[in-house]
Amino acid sequence: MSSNIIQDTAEKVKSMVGGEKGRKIADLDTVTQTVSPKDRITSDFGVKMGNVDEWLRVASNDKTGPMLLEDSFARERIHRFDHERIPERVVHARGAGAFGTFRLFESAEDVTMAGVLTDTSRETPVFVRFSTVQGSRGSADTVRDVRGFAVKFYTQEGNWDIVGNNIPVFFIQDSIKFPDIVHAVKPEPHNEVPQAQSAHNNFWDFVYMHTEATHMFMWTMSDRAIPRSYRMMQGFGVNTFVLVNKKGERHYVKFHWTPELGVHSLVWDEALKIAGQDPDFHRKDLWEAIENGAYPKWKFGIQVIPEAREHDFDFDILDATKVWPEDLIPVRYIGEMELNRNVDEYFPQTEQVAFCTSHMVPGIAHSDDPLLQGRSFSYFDTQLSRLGINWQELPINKPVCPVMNFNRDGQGRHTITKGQVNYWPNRFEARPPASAQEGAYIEPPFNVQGIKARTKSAKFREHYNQAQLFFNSLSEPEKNHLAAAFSFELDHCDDPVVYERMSQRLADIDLGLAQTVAELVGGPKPEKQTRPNHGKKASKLSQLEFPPAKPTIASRRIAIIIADGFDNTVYSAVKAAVKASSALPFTIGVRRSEVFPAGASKTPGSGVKPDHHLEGMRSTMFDAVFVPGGAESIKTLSKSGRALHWLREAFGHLKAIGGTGEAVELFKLAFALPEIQVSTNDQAVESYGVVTMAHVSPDSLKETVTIAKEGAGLL
Ligand code: HDD
Repeated sequence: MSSNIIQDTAEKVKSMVGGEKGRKIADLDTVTQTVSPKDRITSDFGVKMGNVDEWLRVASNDKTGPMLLEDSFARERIHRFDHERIPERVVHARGAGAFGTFRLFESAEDVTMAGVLTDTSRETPVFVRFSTVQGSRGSADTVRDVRGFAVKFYTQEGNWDIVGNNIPVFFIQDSIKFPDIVHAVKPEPHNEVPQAQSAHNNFWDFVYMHTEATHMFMWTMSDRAIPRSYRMMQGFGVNTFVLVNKKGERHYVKFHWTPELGVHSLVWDEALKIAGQDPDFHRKDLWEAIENGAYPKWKFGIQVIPEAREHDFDFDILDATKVWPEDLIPVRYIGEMELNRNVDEYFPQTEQVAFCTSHMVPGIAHSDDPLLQGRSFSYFDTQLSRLGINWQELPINKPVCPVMNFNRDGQGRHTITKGQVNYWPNRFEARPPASAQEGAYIEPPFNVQGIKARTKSAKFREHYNQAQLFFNSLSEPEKNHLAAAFSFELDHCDDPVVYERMSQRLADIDLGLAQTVAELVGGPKPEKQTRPNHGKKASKLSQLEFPPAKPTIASRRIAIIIADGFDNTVYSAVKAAVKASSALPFTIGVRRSEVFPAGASKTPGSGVKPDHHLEGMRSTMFDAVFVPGGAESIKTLSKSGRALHWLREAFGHLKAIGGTGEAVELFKLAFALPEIQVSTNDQAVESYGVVTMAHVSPDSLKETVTIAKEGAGLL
């Protein structure tokens, strides 16, 4: 009891193996077992089992008699199996997680005393879980939805969680409304339909009734809600937090994650198809990238407003349905996160990880954001029904610094604490709780005044300005996608009250948008803008303003289509070039068994064994398509409906497409668009994202390879 906890912390932290960044992994290693197929199977109580295939029963060669309850081995297996499932998360049930490292390149000590945000020599281990919100654990990845972006920092001062999303605002302002919005967006109660979609009456009825949701539904109808990859989306803390520095000064803060690969989305038709073709698309994408060493990275930024400036804006900075426009409050990028290790087992790590907005370390604090305060109750509470009272002890949730307190017992407790007392103060020289100087979490004094009432500041009542700001700031294609998304969603609502009212509501934002949608979904076409558009725009709302840090095709999936008689020189050169750029080439053949190049003897072993065949994988799984020439190969592909569909679909989804030699003819046939220019010689021509080269000479081969490497410059 008399041990000095502060000193203990420092010593334990120093002595952890694996260095700073390996600290959490080293900690997990203490509970990780590697099971070898050579190990003998035992019961849970360690006894080797002699037979794991047959239940003990009364039987003979000619008679199979009743089974015996006495077989505790068999009962143990069934008993364990019966209880494998735990309740899935009530929201964000489907997710994928990975480990990584957070590094700080600029100290934020002017605004906070948090070690993780001030000590540039540290590498803080993190665990990140990405998720969809609406669907259940087995739903598809590419549905139209908000994505969760939850980060757990295992800092030397304890765990800090930023439980964020890929969209910077939220549907509601007050956490008391959370059960309603979640009930409304989840499958309807009478028939549990639809799964993982907001395209139904109840959701659109809810957001119509809650004008505060207007800004958020503009974001969820935008391309942000159908990301290409978890690795290509921004993350936001969404809520307003407080940073406190050593002088005790408070600053309001919003947290940002900006991906190195840029922000990219699928197109809706792709998203719909992938949901059926590969429901695990995002999960696999993250896994594959990490396994291939293409570690995803995000810059970490803060937007900071000094406490004294809280009321200087025309919106309330504590309102989670509002962004802090970056033109007003620039993002200061101070750190970087890299994800570099996949989980060893999904359930104990990704499923059992428990994030809580109230997990904060000294220097980071709650603001009076009414959504945040309710959240901080909810996250703690929900872990009880998911994981039980001792959820903090689960290896993935345990901090890397020592834990010492008198919380005891409860179901599933497995820490064994030695000592005679379990209360404080006590007769054994118990030290008092630490002071701020010793690293304690002390709430900075804060003057609170007001009347006790169920109300919020007047600025919370304005719900449209930023919805218009967002719409005005989008590019034309993004606006078109938005209109298409509303039209899809409202078409799925069969109660006229819902789609008619919503058609009207859109006229509060933009008349053109409202008219396009109303016409398509059969709502009354609004004649005039019901709320004048202020005409303002802001930067960094359109995702086109987040290109990759540097152009790259690293980790992108490139399909190379071949049939017998393909041009092997081009095929091999392009494949090698794609690999050299750290992208992933996939050979797609007319069949998966060997395909032979032009002039080959067709003896087994002389051809190429494709990774997939045209029916097994569709164009939706790839970022770009390349077709090498070869007269016989192109003849076969030209006659294949599936091959033509592949190319047309890739073209329709705006993929980069390239081809050489006879492939030019295949493209003319597939795209049949007179506007598309194609090459007629050994010069590369790019038109509508299709790059062609009709003749390949040794010199031009080099150019083909460059084009292949740059993914036609379109990725
Ligand atoms: Fe929440 C999970 C993000 C509002 C209550 N939320 C959850 C997760 C994320 C978010 C990323 C998944 C964490 C994981 O991977 O385990 N939630 C948000 C954001 C919000 C938000 C960005 C708005 C700023 N949430 C919110 C409110 C409440 C909740 C207002 C309740 C008052 N959220 C929960 C929850 C969940 C959850 C029910 C389900 C599983 C869990 O917490 O651990 O407690």
